[in-house]
Amino acid sequence: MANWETVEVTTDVLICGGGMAACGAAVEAAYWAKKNGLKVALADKAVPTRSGAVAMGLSAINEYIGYGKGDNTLEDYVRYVRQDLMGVCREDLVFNIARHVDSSVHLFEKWGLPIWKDADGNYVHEGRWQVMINGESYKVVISEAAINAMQDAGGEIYERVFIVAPLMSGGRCVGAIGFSTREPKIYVFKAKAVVATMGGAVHVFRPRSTGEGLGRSWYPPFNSGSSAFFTMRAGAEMTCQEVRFIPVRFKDAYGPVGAWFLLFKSRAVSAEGGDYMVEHKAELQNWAPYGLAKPIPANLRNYLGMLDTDAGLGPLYMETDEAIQKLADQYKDDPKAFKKKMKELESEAWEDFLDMTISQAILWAAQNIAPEEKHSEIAACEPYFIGSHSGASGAWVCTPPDMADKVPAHYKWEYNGKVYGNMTTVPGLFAAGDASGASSHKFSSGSNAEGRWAGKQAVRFAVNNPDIPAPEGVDELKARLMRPLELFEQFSGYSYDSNINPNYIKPFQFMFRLQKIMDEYAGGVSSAFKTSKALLERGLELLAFLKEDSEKLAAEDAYELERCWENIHRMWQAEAHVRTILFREETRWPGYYFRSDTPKMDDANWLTFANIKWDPKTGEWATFKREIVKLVN
Ligand code: SFD
Ligand code: AMP
Repeated sequence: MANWETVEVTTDVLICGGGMAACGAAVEAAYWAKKNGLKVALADKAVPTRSGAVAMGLSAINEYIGYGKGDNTLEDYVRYVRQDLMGVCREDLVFNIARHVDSSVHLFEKWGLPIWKDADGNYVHEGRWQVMINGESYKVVISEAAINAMQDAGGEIYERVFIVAPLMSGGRCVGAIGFSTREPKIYVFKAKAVVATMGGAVHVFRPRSTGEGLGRSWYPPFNSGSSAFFTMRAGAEMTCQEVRFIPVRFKDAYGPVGAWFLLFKSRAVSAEGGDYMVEHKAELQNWAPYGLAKPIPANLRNYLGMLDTDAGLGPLYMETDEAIQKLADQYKDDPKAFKKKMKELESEAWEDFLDMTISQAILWAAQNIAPEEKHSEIAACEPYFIGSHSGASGAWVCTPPDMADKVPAHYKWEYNGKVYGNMTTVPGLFAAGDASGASSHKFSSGSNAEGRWAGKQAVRFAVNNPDIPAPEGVDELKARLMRPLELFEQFSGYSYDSNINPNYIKPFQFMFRLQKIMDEYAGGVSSAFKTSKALLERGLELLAFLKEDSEKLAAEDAYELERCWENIHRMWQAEAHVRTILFREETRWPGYYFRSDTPKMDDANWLTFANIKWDPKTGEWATFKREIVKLVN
């Protein structure tokens, strides 16, 4: 084996990841660990101050209930999420996040995050649930609190350590194995409880931005399916693996649209000027009751736009100029006030992107687009796996202990006689944020709140289960982890171009093949998001060959070793996705994907969770239904 040092870390609670959920987990776990004389460690493949989806900042907090002021009830939020996900959600989990989310937002403000206020000192809302922020440094503020809490409790933060896989003992998760992306070091973390918070998955599907644009995406390309891989490999039951998210975004630089639709009240139109939400309204009848209630689910909004694109009526445009003019129009009789309002709207329009998707502001500048003068193209992106936004994929997790008597048996389970909230079906392994499923619309704030919750539950688990059984197969895992480096060392002399070699495959080539399979067989951009049983079955055959070839991934250095493992993680996310779409014989989320052989929604058979599990003992997959139980009227 290449000459890498092994660093062994023994801790009580291990947090994998350093994003919004992980930072929440760190704050809470550190607090409770200190009280109980325990230790917490956190490992992030990057650096928490600027890692994950919020690395560039955000311009709004998308989940805020306003519960204290009586603006909304927790049940209102559950109804909103259920409606947006076409009826498929774990209401207990959404409720639990909702009851904690406002306190996360209030903490953010206390820690220094500027939240917009109106003249009366109330938060400025973008929409019913969304509040506006000056969020360029959002992640810096949130991670600083986590770092301080960890320092105060004597915890340890490992930066630039890539987590590869779980360590297991008799079916319980007892740690994780990873490696440094900067130094020749393998990390073996042993822990009583582990929190998986490694974000969602991007670049599983071929992105729209290829060639010179490669690396551009709406969700960060460095979130590569590690949460899904980690939980699946541990043997955890997974849910909603078919529910990918396809956001409509400003085309090519992926600027989010929420502020335009909700704050600026903009319309989106086809090249002929027709508002697809109006022109295709009748289509919504086919997706009742969800199509007929407000807000119209994100996938159906996508779908109505896609009807125009498919009819050759593209490009689609966001009418930014019209929206800004309309908002300023109320001042039209006072030229000075009008000018001032226009300036204010113009700066808000730019700040929306400068706070969150800087590349969109750059693209506007590069294409001479002044949003108050000219509309901008929008388009549906490639699919992402993100349980925290409007997708729902992730691990199936346990209900909160105080709700255990209100939920059905399959929403809860015990370990040594106790229920642990947000624990996966694998004892000792917790999940939050993008890593936990069926509890969509948590966004940045809800992910943090759920992370806090999972962190606290993980400490509870560590207190009640003070042993750390010896992990199985560590030497084997170490050898597997390093194999790409060894393959390269062994064979690189065979050809004079290190990227072309019959004995191995480089991570980029591997990723392109994965993306091609997913794009063409599982309903990616080039297939207009359409797939079918026959396509999916053929896709699975090709994925099996890819899986064989994953044994031949080769890495020139630590950087490429990281790329190899990221792509193995993506491949597992891909397989779970294909298998679950195949299992669900209906089309429930048109606008996210279409099963062309079962093109209608079938509530009688499929208003249910489609869950999947990989068995670590046999290597077999199982797909099965889990009943959805309505807890809120
Ligand atoms: O406008 C490993 N999101 C929005 N949320 C909002 O509240 N408001 C918005 O305005 C939002 N919008 C938005 C959003 C995201 C992006 C990219 C844009 C716009 C451009 C969504 C939230 O950001 C998202 O819901 C949360 O961040 C999810 O939190 P979490 O913790 O589940 O994921 P993360 O923050 O990405 O963190 C992941 C961490 O894992 C690390 N990691 N570490 C070790 N080993 C491995 N193998 C790892 N793999 C990953 C990462 O480094 C990171 O630290 S809008 O579009 O709606
Ligand atoms: P986005 O920028 O598209 O991620 O949206 C940010 C927030 O606004 C999310 O909570 C979306 O669900 C919501 N949103 C965006 N567009 C609309 C719309 N047209 N109608 C209702 N909600 C929307």
